[in-house]
Amino acid sequence: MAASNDEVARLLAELATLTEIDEGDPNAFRVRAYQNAERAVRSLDGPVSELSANELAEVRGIGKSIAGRIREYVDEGRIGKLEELRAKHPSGKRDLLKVPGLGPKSVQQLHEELGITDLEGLADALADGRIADLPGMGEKTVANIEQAIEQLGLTSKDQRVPIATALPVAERIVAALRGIEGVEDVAYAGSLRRFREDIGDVDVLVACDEAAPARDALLALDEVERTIGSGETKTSVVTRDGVQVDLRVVPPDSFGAALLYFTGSKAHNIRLRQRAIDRGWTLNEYALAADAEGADAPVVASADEEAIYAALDLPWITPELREDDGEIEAATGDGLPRRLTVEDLRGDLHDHTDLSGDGRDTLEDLVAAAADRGLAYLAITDHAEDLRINGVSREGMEQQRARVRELEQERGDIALLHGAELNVGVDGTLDYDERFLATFDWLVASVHSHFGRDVEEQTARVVAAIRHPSVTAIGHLTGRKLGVRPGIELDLERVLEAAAETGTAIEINAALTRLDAPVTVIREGIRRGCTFVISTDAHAVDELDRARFGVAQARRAGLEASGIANTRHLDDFRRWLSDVRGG
Ligand code: DGT
Ligand code: CA
Ligand code: CA
Ligand code: ZN
Repeated sequence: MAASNDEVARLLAELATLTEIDEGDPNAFRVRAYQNAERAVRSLDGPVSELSANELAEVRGIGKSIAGRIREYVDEGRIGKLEELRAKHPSGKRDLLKVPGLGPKSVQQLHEELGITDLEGLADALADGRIADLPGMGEKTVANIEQAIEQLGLTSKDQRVPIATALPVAERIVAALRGIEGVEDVAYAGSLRRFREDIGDVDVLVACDEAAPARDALLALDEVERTIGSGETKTSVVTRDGVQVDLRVVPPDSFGAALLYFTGSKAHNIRLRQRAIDRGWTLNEYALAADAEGADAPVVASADEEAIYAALDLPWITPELREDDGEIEAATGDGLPRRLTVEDLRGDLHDHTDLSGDGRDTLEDLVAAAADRGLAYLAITDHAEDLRINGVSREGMEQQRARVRELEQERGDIALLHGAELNVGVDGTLDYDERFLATFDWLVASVHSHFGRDVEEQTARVVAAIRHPSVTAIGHLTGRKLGVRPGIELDLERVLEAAAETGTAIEINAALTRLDAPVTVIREGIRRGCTFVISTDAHAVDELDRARFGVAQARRAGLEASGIANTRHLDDFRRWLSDVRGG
């Protein structure tokens, strides 16, 4: 199979990281070159595998030597330089780079002077004081590292990975196994299917009469770094991204029972098993069966989840709710939330073009992609002027607005709202002046700075933004980056109260690195009658596809379509919007 653009881009990103460690400098020329080439490959229109070395070198962002490495991969399935760097810098060392405060220089120093190559080694060296003795390691740095290790759960024994790391790995593996002969079905299960924010390991299930083909295919994947164990039906590996994957091959007849069992949660399973016992049956990873002695008990249901739930007098319960957190009671009483799907979304209300310094695609391409995806409306919300590197001046916004109006007329197939993503200042003030703000169709206000203030200051600034008459939604409410930094501290009662009162929508930002507002906040918002929007915050055309993650986040919170403004038909949406802006 020809190498895909995504595959090549990921290898270039890995080369960038490894070169960063190798040269001890994130700004080294070669590091930049690999990063530029990764971006170039990601925005190529055609398959990278069809370009010659010369054609590759002509692509903006790809130099001659990297063009050679890309061809090497396309032709030979490997890159010599990459293998060399992988051998020199094992993946544990790359984990060290994730610790805030540790740059490539210190990672190199830790290796050379103390022989530390992974987080476990770092934790040991912290414990026995060897780190503190290193030249250049101040007390403060040591304290920061200690805190980071504790906060992020980075010691190898209980290492969990953010969903943004685990989910792409799982999807690639599922796709790779799906094509194998004899494989009838493939799915990931476990905490990832329940859409938890951090993942211990990824559980992949394959329905096949034979175990060997799927196992061999998994072990042959380039991103699989090492094998932890391999038995008759279960194989465990670790990928280069540090994700543990458990692969289980089950008989096709048992696929539903296995999917149910390995999706969990354990607490949810226990409740289901009790319902089976109450009916004189047993439930395990093979089947829901009548409890006759011996192996050939009559099977009640086993091949699909829905039939098992049905036999237990329950509707199928969406995996995001399977935490024994009231969902079984709700299901028996007809009280489950109506399940939201990505098809319920009719518009996207937070999107960037290349007018924002960090946006990648043109207005025209973004709008075309949104229309292709069947959206009825789209808000263009480039960064407003107060954002230092990326902000757009008033003149820039005015020019864009003229073009947005024109484009809407030209196309006629999608309604365009001209908006902006405002920056909530530390004192709650916003960009531009009041009169200009009132001319936008849609305004997302987000916190992009001063994350360390206390709860009183943060609450006051966010409430001020919510109450501003021109603001229609609050973007990524807490500003958290999963696995990287916690969000700002807020008095949620006051924040959600203000949102409910003014009608200003609370965004559910669909970026896997954010998933913000958090589930607990959404639940509390539902209780208080807040309105939500699910937004992709796309900075490139393909990021429009992450709407599904926002939907999963909403499902986890039990949010229904009726509570989400962008599930409405355009006319309804406009009526709602004019209420919010008028009130
Ligand atoms: P994780 O990997 O820590 O993020 O969380 P899970 O939920 O993916 O847990 P994992 O990988 O240990 O096991 C996958 C699922 O298998 C789990 O959600 C429920 C099921 N499971 C595992 N062990 C047991 C058990 O002892 N009893 C029951 N009823 N289910 C279990
Ligand atoms: Ca798991
Ligand atoms: Ca597991
Ligand atoms: Zn944004």
